[in-house]
Amino acid sequence: MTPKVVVVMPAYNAGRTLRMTYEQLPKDSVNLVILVDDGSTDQTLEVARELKLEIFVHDRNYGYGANQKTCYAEALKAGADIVVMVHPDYQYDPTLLPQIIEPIVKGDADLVLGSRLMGGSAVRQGMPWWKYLGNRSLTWLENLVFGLSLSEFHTGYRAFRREVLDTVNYAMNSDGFVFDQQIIAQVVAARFRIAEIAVPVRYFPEASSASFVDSVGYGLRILLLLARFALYRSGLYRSRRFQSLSARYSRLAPGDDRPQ
Ligand SMILES: Nc1nc2c(ncn2[C@@H]2O[C@H](COP(=O)(O)OP(=O)(O)OP(=O)(O)O)[C@@H](O)[C@H]2O)c(=O)[nH]1
Ligand SMILES: [Mg+2]
Repeated sequence: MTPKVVVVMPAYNAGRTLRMTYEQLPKDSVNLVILVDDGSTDQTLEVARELKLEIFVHDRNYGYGANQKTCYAEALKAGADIVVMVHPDYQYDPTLLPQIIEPIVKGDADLVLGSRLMGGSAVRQGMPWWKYLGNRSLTWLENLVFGLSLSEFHTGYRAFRREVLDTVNYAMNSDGFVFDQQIIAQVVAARFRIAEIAVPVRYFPEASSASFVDSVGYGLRILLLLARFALYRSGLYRSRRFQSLSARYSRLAPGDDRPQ
């Protein structure tokens, strides 16, 4: 049976980029497009209505993490088998959607990340050098703590198998940018399989991008998250964040293998 693929778009003032992002989505690979508006003050909602997307509106701006929580909850309610996050600011290439879900369709992965650092040209594509250095150093540290060897953890282009979102306790995560790393730590704690593909990235004036100050705060919160994860893995620290919601995985203590 072909899986139901739901695209979720976390939107905040994405009015100038939403249409071209949506138009480049390969419609024959997508069953539904959900947009969650996080209190935009521009024409994001008007454009979303013109495109007849499935729209959910936050009464004010809560943040990127809060936006994703609504995205995933509504995608699961809509019966998604695969959920793909595509930022509506056109920084990621929507035409690559079939490639990013393929490892899940083939049963080889549970989470797929679209890596901007796999191809090695992110700075040439416009990623600020300080963001590149921060990304590389945090990625190195995260590989160390998680016991992985991924090329990047900070991408916004991600595909989830439904079971992952049913299992990890993402609702208790931050409303801010660090949500992106907290959910990866939860995926690692539940021993789901992570794969990655190379994707290009675009930086241009209309695109939204985390500021230097936001990025420093993001970096410091990741260090705290990694410290807690390492303590949890060593059994010295109990944390509801890393415990799985579904009984199938919740009995997993650090070091346990996934149930067959
Ligand atoms: N900045 C920001 N984005 C939000 C918020 N709520 C939802 N979003 C959306 O979240 C997505 C990611 O935010 P961006 O500001 O683009 O950050 P980013 O591109 O991941 O940052 P870099 O990867 O560091 O360039 C965008 O699609 C925004 O529209 C919010 O409160 N602030
Ligand atoms: Mg962006």
